[in-house]
Amino acid sequence: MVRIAINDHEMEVPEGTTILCAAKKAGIRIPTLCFVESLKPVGACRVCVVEVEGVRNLVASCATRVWEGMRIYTNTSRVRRARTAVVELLLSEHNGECQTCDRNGNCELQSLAAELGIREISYRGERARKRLDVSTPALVRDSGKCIKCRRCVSVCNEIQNVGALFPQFRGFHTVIGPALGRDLATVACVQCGQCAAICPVGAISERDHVEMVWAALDNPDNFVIVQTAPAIRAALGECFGYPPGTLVTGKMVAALRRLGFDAVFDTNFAADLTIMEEGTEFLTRLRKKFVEGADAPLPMFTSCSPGWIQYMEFFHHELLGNLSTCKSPQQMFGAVAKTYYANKLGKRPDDIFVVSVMPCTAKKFEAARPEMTASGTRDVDAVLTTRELARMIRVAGIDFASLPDEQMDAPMGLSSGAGDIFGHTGGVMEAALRTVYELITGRELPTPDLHVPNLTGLEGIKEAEIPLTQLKPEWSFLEGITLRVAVAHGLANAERLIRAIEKGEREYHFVEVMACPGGCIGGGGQPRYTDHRVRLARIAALKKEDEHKAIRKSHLNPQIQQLYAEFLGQPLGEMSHRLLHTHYFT
Ligand code: HC1
Repeated sequence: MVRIAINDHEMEVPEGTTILCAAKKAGIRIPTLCFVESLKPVGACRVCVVEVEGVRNLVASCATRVWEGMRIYTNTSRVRRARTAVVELLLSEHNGECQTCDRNGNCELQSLAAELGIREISYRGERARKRLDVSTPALVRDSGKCIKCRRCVSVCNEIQNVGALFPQFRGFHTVIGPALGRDLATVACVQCGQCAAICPVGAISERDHVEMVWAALDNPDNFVIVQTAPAIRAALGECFGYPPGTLVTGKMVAALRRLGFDAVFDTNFAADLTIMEEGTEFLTRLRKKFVEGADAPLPMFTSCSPGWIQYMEFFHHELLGNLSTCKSPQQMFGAVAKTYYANKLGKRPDDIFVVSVMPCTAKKFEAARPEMTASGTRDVDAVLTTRELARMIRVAGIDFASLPDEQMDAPMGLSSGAGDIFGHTGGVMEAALRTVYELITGRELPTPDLHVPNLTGLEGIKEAEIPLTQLKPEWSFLEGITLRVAVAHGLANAERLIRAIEKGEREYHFVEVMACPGGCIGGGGQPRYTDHRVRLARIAALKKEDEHKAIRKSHLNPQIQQLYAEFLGQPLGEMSHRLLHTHYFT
């Protein structure tokens, strides 16, 4: 331990602690625009400067570790003057257009200027030039608003291992973006939106689909359906003042009805459908390998996260065959809505407009992929992020807190608990195991309360082993085998796992990968946060949703059983192949 004093308050902290963390422990908030707990400190913004006795210059508290006997002052006039000067300089070159900015009222720079009492900017000079990059279907970048804090660079490199963004040039001319000032669409960006989620200002945000959705709702010829992803219900409440982890499923449904959607359905229903298809595909691969000795790529990787799919397409062609051929639940939903449900309504696919509410910006890109047209037209027409939906609810004047709890519509609104947990890391694997184990043994997965303890939590890579014994006769070829599964979230973790597999250090049958840290609850389109406890709270909310469900296994969802009986036939059948499966580009 190291003895220090902050503002004359004596305390002990572990060796290696930064001044910023020590101050937090002492209940002192030091403002910062570049520091985020889950990323390595870069000391780029200089807002967090403090005075240290015996040190001539002010030091960046996020990047300076304490030493024995250190005396730190966080609130001297020198510190206040320096912070104010830094923020004024940022404001002087920031092309903020605050009144019309997406981040107005929710901008860290704006809040900090208010907190520091900045009423005018003492510096006058050249402003950064507005330069819009709208080259991808998912994201919009405005370099004029960028404050060069480098959070996006860190998340893109450290957490996602993508490296699409980095700083170029120096001083006022520094630009953060793809190499040579190019647009995002020209580099290997997976469009996960983690940069948009972490940006403290309005320099990176999602492509806005709100006007498109209003137009669809206003068109009397459209039948407008909405589906909501598993992770929305655990985070939407944050936009209306509820604490992280508050489940708002019923109010969300009520709000969507009041916005004018003709039917409110659940992506979780399609998550159950995915388990039917993906579980069957997995068992088919095992049969091919163990019985027929045929080439069946294992481990099988899950395929519901579009950022992960793009990552594989960019960086791991050699493993594309290992990806499940299942489309994501979002796209399965769209394809089934425009065929099965359209038939029920007596409508053509073109008469139906499908809107998704997703925690993920890459879902906008996924919906726009040319192969996602199994119904004969675009299967999902518009994708709103959680933040965009919250904006629509506010614009419509809906008082979210006073809404009653309402239920989703039939026949695509019912989900099992397994569908609910798709939204957090480990959830897809757990959902799959609940069904696969029961299909081959006739017994329930023998883990506590149907959870697989090793697969939960925020560990970057998680593993579990499930011994297979006393199997049904048709699955006896798997008797005695121990099923080895793994889960990774965040693409840097996925890369570590891939390397371990390719080197032969690890061997699995089935692997879940979600591009975003924590899974979809940490998606790039979710309400923004910098405290990792938000992720834990959202995960706990989805677990609660699952545990309170009467049906917790996908194969027992009666609406899924009805869909197969009335329309699809059987998992991996001809109709499923046509609507629910896809291929990947090399
Ligand atoms: Fe996800 Fe999925 S869980 S990918 O994380 O498989 O976005 O929530 O909708 O499609 O169901 C996201 C979340 C989401 C799909 C499902």
